[in-house]
Amino acid sequence: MSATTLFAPHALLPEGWARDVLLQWDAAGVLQQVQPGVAAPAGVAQAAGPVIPGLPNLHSHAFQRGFAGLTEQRSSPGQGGEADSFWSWRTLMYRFAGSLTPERLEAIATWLYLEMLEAGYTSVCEFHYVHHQADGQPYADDATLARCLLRAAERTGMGMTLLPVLYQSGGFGGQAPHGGQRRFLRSTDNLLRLLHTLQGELNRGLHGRGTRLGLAPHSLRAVPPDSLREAVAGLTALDPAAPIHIHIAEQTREVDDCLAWSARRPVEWLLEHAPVDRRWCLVHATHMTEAEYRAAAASGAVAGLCPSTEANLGDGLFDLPLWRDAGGAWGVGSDSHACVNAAEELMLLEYGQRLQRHERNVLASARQPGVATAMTLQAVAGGAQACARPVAGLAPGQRADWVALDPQHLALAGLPAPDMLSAHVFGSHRSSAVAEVRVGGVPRVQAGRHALHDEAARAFVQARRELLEST
Ligand code: NGQ
Ligand code: ZN
Repeated sequence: MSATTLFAPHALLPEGWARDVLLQWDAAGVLQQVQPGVAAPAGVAQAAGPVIPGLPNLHSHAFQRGFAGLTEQRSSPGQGGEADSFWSWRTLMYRFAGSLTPERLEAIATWLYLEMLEAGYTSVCEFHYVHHQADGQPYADDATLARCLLRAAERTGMGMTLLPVLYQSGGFGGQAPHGGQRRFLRSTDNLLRLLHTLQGELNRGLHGRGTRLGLAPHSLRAVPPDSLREAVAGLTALDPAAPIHIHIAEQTREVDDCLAWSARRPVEWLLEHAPVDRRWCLVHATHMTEAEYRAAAASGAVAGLCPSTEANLGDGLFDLPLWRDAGGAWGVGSDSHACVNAAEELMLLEYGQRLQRHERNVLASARQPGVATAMTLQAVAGGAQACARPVAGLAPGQRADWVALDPQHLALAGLPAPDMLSAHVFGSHRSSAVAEVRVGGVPRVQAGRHALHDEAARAFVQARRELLEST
């Protein structure tokens, strides 16, 4: 039996569902052959359930998993007082960020990436902005916290695009940052030095197979125009195809502040002042005019949608049908990790559209009437673009990142394969139907569990306890 071959009676290929597919990958974990309609070869491992591509998670702040579920009580007086909001959540979030240590971050990220793998994600884009010690002093090794994230990915087997964040100001127009932000601050040169150091290490084969580096200007609030220009130019000189992710237009207050500062809305300003193209991922982009939707989609940038976080933080709803109509690429991220489940994220995205439009099956496509199938294929394509890694699904040249669903799961048992995916997304998320997960061909989850599950869970609970005690 070859360890680099799989026979899948049902597999979701970029063009749709196929029968009797032979998948073959090389020692580096790259698919060499994906052939439908073949007879099951003797002695080749056979997938028990339908095989779908692993979903890239295009937006993560790993440390935020450490306090998921703990910001859900009203902090303001309520009646007549100011309502809790994104901004009051952010104040709480900064407190937790202030109590991070390298050990705690690594334990939280290790558990998070393991949870992601068990839930059907096989790549993550880590938007990494807590850089320094609690008092704002750099660590002796300036890449200390970045290394914690890289080690967490390598240990769990998660495919990684690390996006060190540029953060310099507390608001539009170069406002001074405040105390809660001091762990995030770097000069542009300093950030570019970090990227050079890490890229040198990646070139020497450190930090896990296929790890990719990019840049994340945090937001137009946090990065003044000159710094944005210099950082993008510096990154491009280092790697012309490296990904660039930015939070944009998530809250209406950001739009209002941007208008007051520049007489432009955030997306409008970005498109006028930055070389936005396929390298870019516009995270959230919730509040756009129709003209912004069309111009941003035409730029080739990916929309980074984070349905569970956007609901949790009260951001608003992205108009995905309009974006798709304009030819826009999109993918999903779990962002603050209120939810860590690829299928549930897709479900929430579709449900938001249903609630808004009073329609059903909104995100199906002309080619794929099945909503779960259409969304999976699009989120894999857009997610891969945002990762800037070859993770665009089950096709030659892409990494062998796939998920086999459990055909015995009660929500799935006895159904045709495409309906199994539909039941996985819309009918089973409270108990996952993910049976097996491979990343670069390497088995990471078997019978629904990662090999490090118990050990990583214990370390996470300990780290969370310490985090709460010192916050
Ligand atoms: C973050 N998170 O950086 O973690 C942000 C909040 C901000 C989200 N936008 C902070 N969901 O945007 O200033
Ligand atoms: Zn974010």
